Amino acid sequence: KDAPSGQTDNMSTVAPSGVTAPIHIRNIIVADDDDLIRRILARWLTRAGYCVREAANGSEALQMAREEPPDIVITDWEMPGVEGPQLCREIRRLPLPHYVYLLILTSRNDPKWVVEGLESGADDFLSKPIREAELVARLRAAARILEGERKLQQLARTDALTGLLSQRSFYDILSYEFQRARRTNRPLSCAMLDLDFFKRINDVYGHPVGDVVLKVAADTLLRSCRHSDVVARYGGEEFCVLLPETTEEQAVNWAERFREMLRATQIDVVDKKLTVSCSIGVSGLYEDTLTPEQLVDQADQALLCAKRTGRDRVVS
Ligand code: GH3
Ligand code: MG
Ligand code: MG
Ligand code: MG
Ligand code: MG
Repeated sequence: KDAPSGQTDNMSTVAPSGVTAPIHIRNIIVADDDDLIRRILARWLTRAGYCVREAANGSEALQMAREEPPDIVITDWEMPGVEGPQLCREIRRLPLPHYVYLLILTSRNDPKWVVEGLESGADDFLSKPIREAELVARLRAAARILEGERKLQQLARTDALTGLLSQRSFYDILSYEFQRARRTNRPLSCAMLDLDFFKRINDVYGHPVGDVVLKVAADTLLRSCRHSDVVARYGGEEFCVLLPETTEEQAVNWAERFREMLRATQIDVVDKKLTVSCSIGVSGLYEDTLTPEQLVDQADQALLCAKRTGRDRVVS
């Protein structure tokens, strides 16, 4: 089994390996050029249990959001340089892994400013002077919205039966990893796996037993992969793994180990133990691999060959 490697920078967009983290809304950036107000806000928020980063102006806040995406940004309107509404527009343009809730604070209370503030991408608007109880209550309302949004995002990104990434999020990460591998001239490999004679398991033992086998295969797959590998349920009993920083030869070695490991796994179902084998197609990036889809297609062709030449094998 490979030692877990360090997280690669693709992880800013999607949780690794389909593992979903619990939802906690607690990271806030407070941007205000008035030191006193900013410190008071930070004290209130810390007291309410939030983890607060302070920015003295808009560009500092933007830089912080880029480095580590917050859940919520509270920004003053008038600041030197990048002002509140512009900060909101800039944050909305960042490719962030989740929706960031934006709250503008200002002493401008004419309705036309409220409109301009919200039009800039802010979710809420508070007029100074700010009261602690109201701010905290509004943030709790924000957390309800963010939690709902994150739950939907998790559902869309993962497969309900196995908890692995869905095919769609696999392609999102693939296009990122493909570009990164090309840019940095680093290896990248893809493996397509398909369980052998899976239909028989369903036919003989029933669909629920088939589901158990799929879950065990998915768990085994996750356990055999590195943290930086991207593991997805591609379709019914077909899985896809993207292996960054891995040559085709290394990927074939991994695939052989996984194939043996799955085949040796005794799967407990009602009153018996089952085993299942799989066929795996592996492909690395070649000079003429021009698109991410082509990489998957190369692995798919190899998988087809593995099936045609007798199953329970790895072909590259
Ligand atoms: P091969 O070795 O050629 O891959 O044979 P196979 O029987 O595995 O392939 P085939 O494509 O004929 O059958 C795949 C089966 O997987 C058919 C389908 O009913 C079953 N399947 C797909 N999704 C699920 C699922 O979520 N749960 C269960 N239990 N079965 C599923
Ligand atoms: Mg100000
Ligand atoms: Mg199959
Ligand atoms: Mg299949
Ligand atoms: Mg090949």
